[in-house]
Amino acid sequence: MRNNTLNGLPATRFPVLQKLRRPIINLRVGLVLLAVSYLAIAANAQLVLQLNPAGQTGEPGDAVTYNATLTNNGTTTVFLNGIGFNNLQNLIVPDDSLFFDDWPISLAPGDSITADLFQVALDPSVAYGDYAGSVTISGGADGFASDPVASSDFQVSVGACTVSGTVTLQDYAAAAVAGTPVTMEIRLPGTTTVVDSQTLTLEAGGSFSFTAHCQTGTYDIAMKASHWLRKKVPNVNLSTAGLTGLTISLVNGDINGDNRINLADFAQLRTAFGSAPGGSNWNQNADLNGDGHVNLGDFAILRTNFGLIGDP
Ligand SMILES: [Ca+2]
Ligand SMILES: [Ca+2]
Repeated sequence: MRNNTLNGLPATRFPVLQKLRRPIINLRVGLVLLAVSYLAIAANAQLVLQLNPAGQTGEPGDAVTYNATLTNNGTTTVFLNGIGFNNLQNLIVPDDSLFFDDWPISLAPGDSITADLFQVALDPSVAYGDYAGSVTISGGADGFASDPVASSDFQVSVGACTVSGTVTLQDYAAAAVAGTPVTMEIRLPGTTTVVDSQTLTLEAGGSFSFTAHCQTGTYDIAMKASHWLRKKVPNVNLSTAGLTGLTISLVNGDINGDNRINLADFAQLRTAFGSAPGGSNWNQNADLNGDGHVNLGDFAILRTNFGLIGDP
């Protein structure tokens, strides 16, 4: 594919033109264009571009630098004439000056270069989350070519905080814990303002691990599972270094999921009483202890916790 933006060169090339490092092709010279196209196609796939690494983390306002290794596995020299970016999401601005300032004009057969290739500037207002893009180096058989010769996808995870720990599902069969979904919220401390919300799936024993997105700082972490009340762990310090050993214990009995244990839950238990999976009145959330039956064992849990209300 040929970029016809201006004389066959992408807009990112303009600053370097003043340095006369890489001359402009004149598209009106048809024969030259044909020859360059043929040679550029022949040069494609010679180059292997690897980012070191392709996935990085950053905080809003950071500039993230991508180092890269480019190797010429072919038998001809490939000229490196330009760099471009695709699929970038809003608020992330690539800086290609590293390529134009530091990278060689061409790469001979068997040669390899490792150097910083480009930077991604994260706007101070960028939302926490994962962003992805791709970078493409253009060039070809000579200093006039502008065909894609190497490309790679890259990612940046903004505000990554890895959290692990254990959720105790009170009054629940140990064998039924694995696979239970838990809704997790990271909140500004002392508020219900949610910074990040995710659904975790518990492993055996209630252990969990997830990567959240939040700026380094102090937060409340709140968790709720289907028929357990919400519980908040206040003032948790999160950072890109991660947090391990978070423990949280959830009170059982909220059959209808409204974060309180009262007569409405009792009504649902009564409706499902005596049922088992497949039964017409089976309600999995009424099987509080997870033994596959709704019976007196579940009623005992409801009675013990009756009147309790979860954290907001
Ligand atoms: Ca309830
Ligand atoms: Ca039961």
